[in-house]
Amino acid sequence: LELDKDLSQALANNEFVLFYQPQLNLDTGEIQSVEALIRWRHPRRGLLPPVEFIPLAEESGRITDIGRWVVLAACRQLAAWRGTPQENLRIAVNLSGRELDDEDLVDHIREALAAENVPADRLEVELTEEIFIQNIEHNLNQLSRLHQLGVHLAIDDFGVGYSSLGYLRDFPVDLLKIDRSFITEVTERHDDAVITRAVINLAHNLGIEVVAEGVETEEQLNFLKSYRCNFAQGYLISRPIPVSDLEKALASGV
Ligand code: G
Ligand code: G
Ligand code: NA
Ligand code: MN
Repeated sequence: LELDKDLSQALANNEFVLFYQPQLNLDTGEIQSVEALIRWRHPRRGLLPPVEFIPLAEESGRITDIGRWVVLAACRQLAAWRGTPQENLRIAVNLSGRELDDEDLVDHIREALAAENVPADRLEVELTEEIFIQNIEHNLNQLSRLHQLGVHLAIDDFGVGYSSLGYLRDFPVDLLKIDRSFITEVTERHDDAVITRAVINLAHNLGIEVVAEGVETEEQLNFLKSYRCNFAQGYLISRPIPVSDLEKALASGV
């Protein structure tokens, strides 16, 4: 497969780049975290989104090395922001279940943080509910170790997986990200509003904070504020953007 062959060279050729999508703190009105979303600057096909190569990388196992690059790049960025207006930002990186299989993942994250002298609580890891369905004991062990380091754990796309709620009891979860599909019509549909409010309350009663994904309108933002959702992420605030654009946007007070 041609793309797979290209993928084998992409790391060595330094073709990956992280874009960042800000998360707005609804209490303070400040950008407190950014989600890192990988892009591939393909030499012939242009800028490729993750859907076009992450599944391929998961199949071939290259995802492990890509994930290591992502963590290191995020730590380097956090270090580069030291002493700048961005110095309090947290970066959330996405990890797939396949990446959690790697026994050395936690050691690698610890080493990357240490190498860049970045406190662990500046890094957040986003995982989807798939990790609560298979290899549960292994995944619990990995995430407990990661949490002990001080890395924050977020459940991505919450509410659309097939897992039980029991894992919220067993796993060290700091943050739930309500899937975009509940937010899109949250101000028009009673059922989406009920589900969103229930998730916020469930999370808060467990001491977990909540991010709403896919926020595109002021009405949605106001709804989320009124139900005490902690953070909002979506095109209303910003699309995923290159780091230079992020720094400019923050400097001009987004
Ligand atoms: O940026 P975009 O909206 O196209 O992202 C689509 C999906 O790609 C998201 O579900 C996100 O979790 C995934 N993704 C983005 N960056 C990474 C990454 O660095 N590693 C992994 N494993 N998934 C990523
Ligand atoms: O799976 P994950 O939630 O990590 O993927 C985020 C994806 O959703 C990215 O591809 C990103 O570009 C996209 N996205 C982020 N914010 C919005 C939004 O407000 N509206 C829509 N339609 N897509 C969004
Ligand atoms: Na994500
Ligand atoms: Mn998501």
